[in-house]
Amino acid sequence: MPIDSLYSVRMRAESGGRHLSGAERIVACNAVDAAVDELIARAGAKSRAPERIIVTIDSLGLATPRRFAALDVITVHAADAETGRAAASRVLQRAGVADAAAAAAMRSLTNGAASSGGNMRGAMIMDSKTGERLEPDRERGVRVTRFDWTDGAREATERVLSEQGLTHVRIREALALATAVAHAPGVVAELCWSDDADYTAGYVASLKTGYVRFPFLKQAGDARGGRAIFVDRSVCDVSELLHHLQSEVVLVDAAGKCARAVDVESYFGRMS
Ligand code: WAQ
Ligand code: MG
Repeated sequence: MPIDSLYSVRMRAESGGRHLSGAERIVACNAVDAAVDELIARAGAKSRAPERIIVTIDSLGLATPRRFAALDVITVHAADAETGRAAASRVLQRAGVADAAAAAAMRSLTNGAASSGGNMRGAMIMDSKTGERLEPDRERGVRVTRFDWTDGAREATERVLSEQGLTHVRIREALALATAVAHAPGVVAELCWSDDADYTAGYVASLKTGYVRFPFLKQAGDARGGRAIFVDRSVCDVSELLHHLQSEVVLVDAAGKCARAVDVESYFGRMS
């Protein structure tokens, strides 16, 4: 794609002033129509019908995308949310997040990370040593919006993931976001679980560990979820990180590997 023909296409769906869902694509000019159709279909496919769907289309002008290969993926079969969260905390520590910071993130996501106690539209930014909240708007959070797969990498990734039985579109989308976040300056790791009540899986991602999935990071039926991005402020200050997360264009242009699922013991056994 010539770089002057890229567009950012973003959708967000609301009901009663509350955020229901959002998604983002980066596409060439001639693919904007199809992307809009796809995103609107997605907004309508939610269990609650949105009252308002907002689609934003921005030319990316002469912005040069940063290009990265997708993080490698592994699933760690922790049997329930409690063991999943304990294992996820250990992975965060391996990535360089202090115990206290990992615990603070788990607490916030468990209780509803927004200042009003609900879900945020975007991510928390947390100091990787102390767990201090650093995002400027604690109600909304920081939304990473300018990332996507190249067509070839999307197809290759679908193949690699489906060989391990991973066919849900969420996984592919989360993997692109996690890859973009992991490459932002100063980022140590990310923790995520879904805000959809019937989707219990989540992940820890970092350049050091890759994308480590857990089938259960919360109980089924729990509609609280979110993301925490841990930053080392001795490497990058918050304003520069915010700029990267919100404005830099990232294309994931190659698939990573996807390992066979393992249990908790063999995961940590193999890493030590
Ligand atoms: N930028 C920052 N934060 C976001 C973004 C974004 N573009 N999109 C979502 N969030 C935050 C927001 O707080 C949501 O409430 C929360 O993340 C969860 O979003 O391997 O489905 O779209 O099986 O519900 C992860 C596991 C699934 C996938 C994540 O997230 C797997 C998921 P959701
Ligand atoms: Mg969701």
